Amino acid sequence: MTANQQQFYKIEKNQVTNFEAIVIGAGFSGLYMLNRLREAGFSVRVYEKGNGVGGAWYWSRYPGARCDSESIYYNYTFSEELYKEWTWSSRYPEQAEILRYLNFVADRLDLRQDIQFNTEIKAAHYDETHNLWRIDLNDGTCVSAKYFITGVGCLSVNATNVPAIKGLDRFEGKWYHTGAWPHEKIDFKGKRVGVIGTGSSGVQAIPVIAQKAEHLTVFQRTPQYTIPARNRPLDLEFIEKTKENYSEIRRQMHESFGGFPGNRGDRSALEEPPENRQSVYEAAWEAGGLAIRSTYKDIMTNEAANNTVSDFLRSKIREIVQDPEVHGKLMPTYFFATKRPVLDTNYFETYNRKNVTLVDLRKSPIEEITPKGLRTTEAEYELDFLVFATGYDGVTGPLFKIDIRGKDGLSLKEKWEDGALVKTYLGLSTAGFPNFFIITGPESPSVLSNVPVAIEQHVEWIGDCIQYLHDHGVETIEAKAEAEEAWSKHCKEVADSTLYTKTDSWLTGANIADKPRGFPIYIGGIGQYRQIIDEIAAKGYEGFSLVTHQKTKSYQ
Ligand code: NA7
Repeated sequence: MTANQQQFYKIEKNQVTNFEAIVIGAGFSGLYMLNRLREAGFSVRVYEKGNGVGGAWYWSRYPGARCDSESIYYNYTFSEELYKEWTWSSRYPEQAEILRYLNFVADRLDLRQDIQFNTEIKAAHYDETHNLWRIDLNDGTCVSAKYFITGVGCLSVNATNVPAIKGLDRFEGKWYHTGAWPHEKIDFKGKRVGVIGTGSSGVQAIPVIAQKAEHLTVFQRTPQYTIPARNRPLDLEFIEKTKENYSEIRRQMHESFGGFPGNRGDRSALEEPPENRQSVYEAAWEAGGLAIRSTYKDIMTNEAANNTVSDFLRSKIREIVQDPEVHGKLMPTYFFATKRPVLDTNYFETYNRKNVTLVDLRKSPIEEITPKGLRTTEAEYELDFLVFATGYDGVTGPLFKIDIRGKDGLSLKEKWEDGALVKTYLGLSTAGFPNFFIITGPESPSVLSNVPVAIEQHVEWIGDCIQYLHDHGVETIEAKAEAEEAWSKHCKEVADSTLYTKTDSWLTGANIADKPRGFPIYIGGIGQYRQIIDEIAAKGYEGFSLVTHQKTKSYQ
C-alpha cells in the first residue's frame, strides 16, 4: 500500500474490540511495538490521531524541519534487511524524508492493517475486576486490552505549547505552531512574518522563512547556542560501507552513551592546554553536529569545563554576526547543552540579512497580540503571519492529555503532578497501573539520547516482558512502590551530578506555567540503562509484582 492509498484505508475488523495489547501512536514507537508483538502472535491494535504514520514527523512540517541525529543512526536497527533496503540522501534527514522512511517501514512490514488512523484515545481506565484496560476513543467506541502501551513520545501534537498571550483571538493574520504545521504549503513570499521562539524548531525555520519573507521579525526570549549541521548529500561509497558494517554500527549505537557510535572523551577540558582545546573545538565546529558536546568528559558536569566550550561558541557568534548590537542580543549565558542542543544551517548568518529584525524579549517583553501584529513594551510589529516555535509541554504533557487511570481510579496526572512529581520504575511503568507500559517514558533516556535507539530498547524489553508473562501464566505485572521510589531517587541523583538541572528548559518543565519542576530523564547513558533493565528482566522482573493466579472474571 502506498502513502497515498493509506488515507482511503479503513480497518475492516471493526467488530473486534478486545485485544491483547493496545498501543497509542503510529510513530517510531508504535510501529515497532506493533511489529514486535504481532510477530510474537499477540493481537494488537494501534490507534493514531493522524491520517498516516510518522508521529511527530507527521505533524512537524514547518520550513526547515530536519532531524539533528545523523540519518544513518536515525532509523530502526532491529532488522538488517530493513536497514539495508533504505538509503538516506543526506547527513541530516529532513522531515519529508523521515516520513517517507516510516511509510516505507509500515508498507514493508504490512503494519497498516492493524492501525486505526484518525482516531484519538481519550481515556484509558484499568478495570481491576476483569483485569483489562478499557479504552475510550474519540468516536465514542470503547475497546479493551490486557496490556495498554503508550507510544506518544515526549513531544506531541497534543501537547504543543501555544503561550497564552492576550489578543491572539483578534489577530487578523494567520498563525501557526511548528509542531502542528498545516499540510498545505505556506507561501511566505512578500509577507511580514514573526517567529516567537529560538529552540530547535525556530533555529531551523528562521533561515528558511527569511529567504522568502518580505520581512522577518524574530522574538527571542533566550539566546541560543547552535552548532552548524554542515548538512551534505551522502555519497554512495559511504552508504555502502555503512550497510556493510551494520552489525558493528548497531552494537556501538546500543552500547554507547548517547545512542550514536563513539563515546564521550576521556580527558578533562580543564587539564588540556588552552591552545589544544581550541584546536579540538575548532575541529568539532568545522565537522559540524553534536560531537562538540562529547569532546571532553566533563563538559556536562563541571561549570568551568562547560565555560570553555560556551566561551568558544559565543566567540563564533561574534565572528558571524556583523552588527555588534545584534550579536550582543544573541549571546547565550546558560551552560551549553543544558537545554537540548541545536544544530543549524545559516542561523546566525541570517541576522546579517537586511530583512531580519531581532527583538530581545528580555528587554521588551510581549504585551499583547493586536489585530495587526504583536506589541512589546517598546513597539508594535505589523505581521501577516505569526509562527509559534514555542515548543511543547514535554515528556509528561502527551501522557496527561489522555485520562489514564490505574487501580482505584487513580489518575496518572494526579499521581505525578499533585504528588511528589513523576515517579516511574525504569521509565517503563508506574506503581498503581498494572499491565501499563510507557515507551520512552519519564525517567528513561528518551530525548537525551538518539531516540530510535531508546525506542528499540523499550519495545524489545516490553515485548520480551509480555512474552514472559504469557509463558508463565502471569495475569498482571505492576511496579512495586519501593522499586519506583529507588529508581526515581537514582535518576535524580544522576541528574543532580550534572549541569542539566541548573538551567530552565522544557526538560525541567520550566517552559510551562505552573508545571512542577523536575528532571524526568535518566542521563546515565543508554548502554548503561539497557544493562540495568536487562538485568532486572533476567532476575524475573525484580522490583515488579507479578500475579499469576488472580481471580479475574472473563470479559464478555
Ligand atoms: P523548544 O526547544 O522548547 O523551544 C521553544 C522556544 O520558544 C524557546 O526559545 C523558548 O524560550 C521560546 N518560548 C516558549 N514560550 C515562550 C513565550 N511565552 N514567549 C517567548 N518565547 C517563548 O521547542 P522546539 O520546538 O524548538 O524544540 C523542541 C524539541 O524538538 C527540541 O528540543 C528537540 O528535541 C526537537 P525559552 O528558552 O523557554 O526562554
